[in-house]
Amino acid sequence: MAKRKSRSGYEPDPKMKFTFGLWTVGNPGADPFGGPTRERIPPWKIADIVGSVGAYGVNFHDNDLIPIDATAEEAAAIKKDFRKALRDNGLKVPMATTNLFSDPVFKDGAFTSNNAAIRAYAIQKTMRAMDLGAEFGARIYVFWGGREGCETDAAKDPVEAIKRSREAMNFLCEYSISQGYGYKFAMEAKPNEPRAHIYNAVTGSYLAFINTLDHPEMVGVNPEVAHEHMAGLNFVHQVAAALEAGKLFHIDLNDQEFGRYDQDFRFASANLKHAFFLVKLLEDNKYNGPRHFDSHAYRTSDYTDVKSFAAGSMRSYMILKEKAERWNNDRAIQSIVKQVNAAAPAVSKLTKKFTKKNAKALLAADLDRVQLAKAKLPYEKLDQLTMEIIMGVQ
Ligand code: GCO
Ligand code: MN
Ligand code: MN
Repeated sequence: MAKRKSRSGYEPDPKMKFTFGLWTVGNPGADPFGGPTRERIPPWKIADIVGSVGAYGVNFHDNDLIPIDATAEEAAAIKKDFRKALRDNGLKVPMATTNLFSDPVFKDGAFTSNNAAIRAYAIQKTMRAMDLGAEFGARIYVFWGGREGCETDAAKDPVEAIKRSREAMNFLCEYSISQGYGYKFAMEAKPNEPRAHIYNAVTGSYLAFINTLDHPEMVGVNPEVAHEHMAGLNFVHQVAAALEAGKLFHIDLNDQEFGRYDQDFRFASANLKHAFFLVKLLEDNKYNGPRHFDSHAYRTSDYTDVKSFAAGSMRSYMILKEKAERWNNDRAIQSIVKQVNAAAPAVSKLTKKFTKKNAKALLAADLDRVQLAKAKLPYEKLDQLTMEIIMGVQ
């Protein structure tokens, strides 16, 4: 049995590219029922916190860094301080994004607004935010359409909404190309909240949408644990679909109880088994993009506890990574895996590719369903062994 690491043995590995958003670690704890419980701190101070826990980088929305009404002088001063904090803490900015949801102008959507001038403003704001991200070296650009939805379908034509989203994405792909930014775009789905209904509700919707764009090669997805769980879906399967399609450009790690409002819990704090299979999926498939924690510390926390939240997010990932290795090297588990993945070379060579000859041979093949149904599938045993690894006794 591999030796278990001591309590201090799970330091964040820079190869994991663990990142936090200015809006996550800097979240002051407001919710719809109450104001902030932590003082608002400037971007450079947030970078100090992210640096102090040993993360790889920090991401931002345009307005996390530069307030929407800042003057040019204010913007220059904020950027200067932030750049210094990045340098002092050895932090990168792998991803940037646009806030297209907070300002009242976006109350009925940005790219999908019914008002053509608001749609144009949303594209203009994104172009400027892309300039800002590129200034800090970001190469991934996330699109989360927080207000791209409705409360009533009387308000907006859902087919038109898709067309408007496509027009915006096509325009912005060309903008990135013309500026030489080399951005990869990552679309982030969420089923609801803050709108009653949000278009492109799940990652699978975006995987279909991307192929209708002018530059599908530039565009992938940014799935988030909480969002797919809000929709009652198996997140691991959504991520697997993105990975298999070569479209997992970014990932938002957090946690969420099923069937609740958007909780943004610390990664692996609510559904440990799902978190385990997610880490195993990412590691087995050698995902090498950023692992971004899009979560908030409890409203009850002060900034000391926020550090525990950030450090804990990365630590849980590192622990689960070790557990996934343990699972892959466990002899009892691997022997069941081998047993259930029964090979049948004579017939599988026929199903590999359709030819008339293969079809004819397959129709004639002797496949005895009663006999086939007898193969043993000891999944109870396999799952218990898995759980014992997760619970720390294997
Ligand atoms: C949310 C979203 C956001 C986005 C962010 C980056 O539920 O509020 O997850 O945190 O990820 O806007 O685009
Ligand atoms: Mn979210
Ligand atoms: Mn997110």
